[in-house]
Amino acid sequence: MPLPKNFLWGGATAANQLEGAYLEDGKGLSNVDVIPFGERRFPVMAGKDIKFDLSDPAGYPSHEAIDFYHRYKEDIALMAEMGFKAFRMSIAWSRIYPNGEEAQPNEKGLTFYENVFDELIKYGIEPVVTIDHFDVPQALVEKYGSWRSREMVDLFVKYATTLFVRYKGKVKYWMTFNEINMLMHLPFMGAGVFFKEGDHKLQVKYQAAHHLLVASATVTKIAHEIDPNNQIGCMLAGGMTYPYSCAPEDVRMAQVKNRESYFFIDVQSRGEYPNYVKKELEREGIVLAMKDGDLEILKNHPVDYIAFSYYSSRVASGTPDASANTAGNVFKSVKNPHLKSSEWGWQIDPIGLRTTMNELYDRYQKPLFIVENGLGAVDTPLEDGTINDDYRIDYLREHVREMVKAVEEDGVELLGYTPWGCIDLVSASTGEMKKRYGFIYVNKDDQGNGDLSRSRKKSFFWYKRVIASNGKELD
Ligand code: BGP
Repeated sequence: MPLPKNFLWGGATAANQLEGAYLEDGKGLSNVDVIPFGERRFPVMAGKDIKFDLSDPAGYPSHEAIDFYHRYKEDIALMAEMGFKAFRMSIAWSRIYPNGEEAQPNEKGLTFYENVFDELIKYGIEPVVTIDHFDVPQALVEKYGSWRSREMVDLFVKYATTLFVRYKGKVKYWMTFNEINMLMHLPFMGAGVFFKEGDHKLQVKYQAAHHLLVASATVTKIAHEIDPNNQIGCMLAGGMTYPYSCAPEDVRMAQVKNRESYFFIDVQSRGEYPNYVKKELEREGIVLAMKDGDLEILKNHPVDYIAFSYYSSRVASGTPDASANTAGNVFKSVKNPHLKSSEWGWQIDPIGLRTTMNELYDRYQKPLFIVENGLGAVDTPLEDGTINDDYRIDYLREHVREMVKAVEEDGVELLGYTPWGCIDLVSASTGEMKKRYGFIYVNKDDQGNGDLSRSRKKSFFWYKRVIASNGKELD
């Protein structure tokens, strides 16, 4: 089975990492707009530092980002030149409902995304839309503590319904929450959740998870009612966890770690809380507040496809030695001695992509969609402006090779491949510009210097050939 003719080659982005214009045309503040650059970034993302007053001298990367808001036509033209069939983007909730609770949506926000979709469609590029990519109106964070409160479910449903109605016929592929399992690791970045003194943190996170899951299933139902052509995906921060060795303790720990990620997708795809989570809740003394009908909603409205990001595999050991952990990754992992690492310490494992695809396909038996993959690296333009990013081409080539094998040799159903940050944008974890993923270079540095001009890297021409040959010409 070769890659299908209509395979969705493209690239992926998120509103807060590329749009900028953070208060323009009526947009409200988002949780991501109060996450500063610099040393407070991590504690704020983790929900431990709750100073949200925008006074950090290190600045706030989302405020300008790469100014896609004003430059989207030029950027989409470059993506079209590469031959993109799909473009993954997200909608900033606070552009549509600036404080989350208005009676009417903000027309200027709706028009902006409509213009972007029309521009994509003009070139035959399919929009693939994340409804919530690390993006909650800050007003809801401050009023309700974000997803820890049940109120969020109805507010999210209202927001998503507005999108389904307005963009009917223009957008078919949707994802509800980006990397939904991020809630457990960086709760403020992932879902606007922060902690107060005396909180039972795990209880707060699981309750927020329940709200996210009910909201996701409810909007899946509504999306199908509004347009039966709508395809709704969940989105997992993917990458299998391997056992460090064949010691049974290591194998068991790897299983536990994998389940931490699969929990959300098990519910979104199979429609039920898995027993291993019910048992954990029991052990921790956590009783989830649920409403009548929640379990039916989860059961009756599973997702249509499984989207995931893949940057690396992870490793777990039953006898952990903290000093052996890899650097730089949100997900704690023991260092894998068989793999090389990126400049940010993320380990590089192309075969792990094939293994992860097979694992997910076996587990859910639904089409997959790789909606993020890529290498964050420093690019240094030569004097004449060219950027020879062979390291990025090498990373992507090996991953695409394994992806194609998973489809052609293993029979995994795959809708598409949209590598992350197809145009350089702000890093989610570090807020840096210098951690670049793009085929398109953006002239801006971490201090905000640069004219934001765009240029084509060597990988731009490589990816164009890959798309034109439907994954056959990789060299
Ligand atoms: C994922 C997020 C993206 C993204 C990517 C790369 O976790 O969904 O928003 O940025 O990782 O991570 P980073 O930007 O930290 O290099």
